[in-house]
Amino acid sequence: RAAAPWWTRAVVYQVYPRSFADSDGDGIGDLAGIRSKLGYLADLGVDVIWLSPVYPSPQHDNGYDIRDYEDIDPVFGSLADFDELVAEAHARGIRIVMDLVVNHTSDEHAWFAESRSSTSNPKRDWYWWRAPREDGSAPNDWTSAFSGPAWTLDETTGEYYLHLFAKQQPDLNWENPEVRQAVYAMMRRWLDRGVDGFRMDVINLIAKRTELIDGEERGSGLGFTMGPQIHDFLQEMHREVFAGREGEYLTVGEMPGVSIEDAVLFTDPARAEVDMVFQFEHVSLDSGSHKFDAIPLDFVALKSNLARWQAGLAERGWNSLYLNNHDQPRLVSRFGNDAEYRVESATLWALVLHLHRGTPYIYQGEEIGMTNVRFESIEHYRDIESLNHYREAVEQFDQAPSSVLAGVHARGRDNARTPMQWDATEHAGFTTGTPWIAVNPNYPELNAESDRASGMSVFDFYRKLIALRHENDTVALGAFELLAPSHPTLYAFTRSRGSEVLAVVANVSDQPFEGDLPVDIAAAELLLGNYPVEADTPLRPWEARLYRL
Ligand code: TEU
Repeated sequence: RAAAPWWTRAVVYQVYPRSFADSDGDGIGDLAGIRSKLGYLADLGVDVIWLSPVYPSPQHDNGYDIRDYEDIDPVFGSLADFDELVAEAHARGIRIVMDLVVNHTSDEHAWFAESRSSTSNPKRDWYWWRAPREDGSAPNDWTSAFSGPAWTLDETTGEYYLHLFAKQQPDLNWENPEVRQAVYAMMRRWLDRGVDGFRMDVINLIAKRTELIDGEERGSGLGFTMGPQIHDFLQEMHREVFAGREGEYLTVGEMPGVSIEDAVLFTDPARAEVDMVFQFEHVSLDSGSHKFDAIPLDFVALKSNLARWQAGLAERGWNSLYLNNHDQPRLVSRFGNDAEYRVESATLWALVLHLHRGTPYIYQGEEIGMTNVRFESIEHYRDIESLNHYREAVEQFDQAPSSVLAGVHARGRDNARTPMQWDATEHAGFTTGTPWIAVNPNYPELNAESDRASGMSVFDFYRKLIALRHENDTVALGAFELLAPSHPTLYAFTRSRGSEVLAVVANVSDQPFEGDLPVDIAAAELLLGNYPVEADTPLRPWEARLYRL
């Protein structure tokens, strides 16, 4: 077997702890809940669990606003619960990757409390403080990802602080070496505790374009923040945290706005930065002027985008593969047909994604084909991004509430955050209490128990895909080639390694496929298909097949 890193054959499962399984009836998922589902995850066969943040937090952004990096939020359990989860996961051969959120802290973090207390506090420079401009306005006109300006005036000292996300999420100043060393020390403590790596939240944003903060030239948004010093920061982090532990852990950097050229630099093993990145291009193609402005997906553009990432990272670097996560709508609702062909389209996209080259990420509930939710009123939503956007659009920009709500239905992050649907009992078996956000009303029919009992189980299909990646080097490492790139409904490609050639053909349509396939399947061996009964006939609606040619 080729000497490729272990994570090239691995599949990662993302747990959003708040919405996964509640053990104590407070309506919020917790670590003991996750522990009770390790058997389920072991059956699925995943290699790694990525835990969204479980650190103490005021939960304005569901834990992406961290008050204390060294502990576990009581809502999720204790450090002892965490140690038990890690030990039991390891006993089952499953690794645990933590979320690392160090672009910003919570405004309730002790560092920020000190920093804001006076202009001469030793931690003043740990965050981005700037005096108002002459007219009292913010230092520049950057806007935050969660609506409104990226600067908030703090009364204590009369200066503004920078926050690229909510005002409760002040940005750390990575130019300050003390900040960097504090973060590295914290990371080492978690590794010493037994965790197997980090998913690094918006890690490319830690490097600011400082000349834009202080200069006349201004612009809005996150795009202006990836400063060139990012590579130095990540290389330094690698030296300080991971040196001597090579091969044991996994690092994935979440990087909004990252290009293929950047990604090659970030993930080239010789540069020792991160193992892989989460890019955003393929999940931005169906947005218009902003993220809530949902426009129809150009399927040919999606194929060509993913194919460009495959080619771009073929020689150096490595891809991560995802179609949804806790920030994105459910893949079956976005890319498939979540009504008539829910199971077929969920499994089609699973086959297509998992047969790309890279490390696949499964977001909780994806493995049973969970769908978006459409709550009737904004009252039912909890996500700070959706709520801020709704308020701004309706109150400031006078948009019709129904059209803003339509955007939230299509793109809101709560689509992914309704509780995991385990069974048909009340609240889908997620909690015995009142869930913090309502369960998707489709849970009586759509849940893990009914899925696994059905003859067309999405879970079972994912299980086969994961097993295939473990067994087959061509699936893990083979070269990718897109076929029929401009076909409007066919997703077809090959993966080749040595003498083995695998081919995927997938009919991304409610109609049967008409015409010729770009590969000769007459003598090919069918390895996996998403319809229960085989046929060498044309592809049926949302049918996907994997052949060995
Ligand atoms: O997300 C960063 C990010 O750029 C987006 O996906 C973001 O969620 C938003 O939708 C932009 O429109 C990361 C986390 O994944 C997200 O949950 C956090 O809210 C955010 O960073 C801040 O920590």
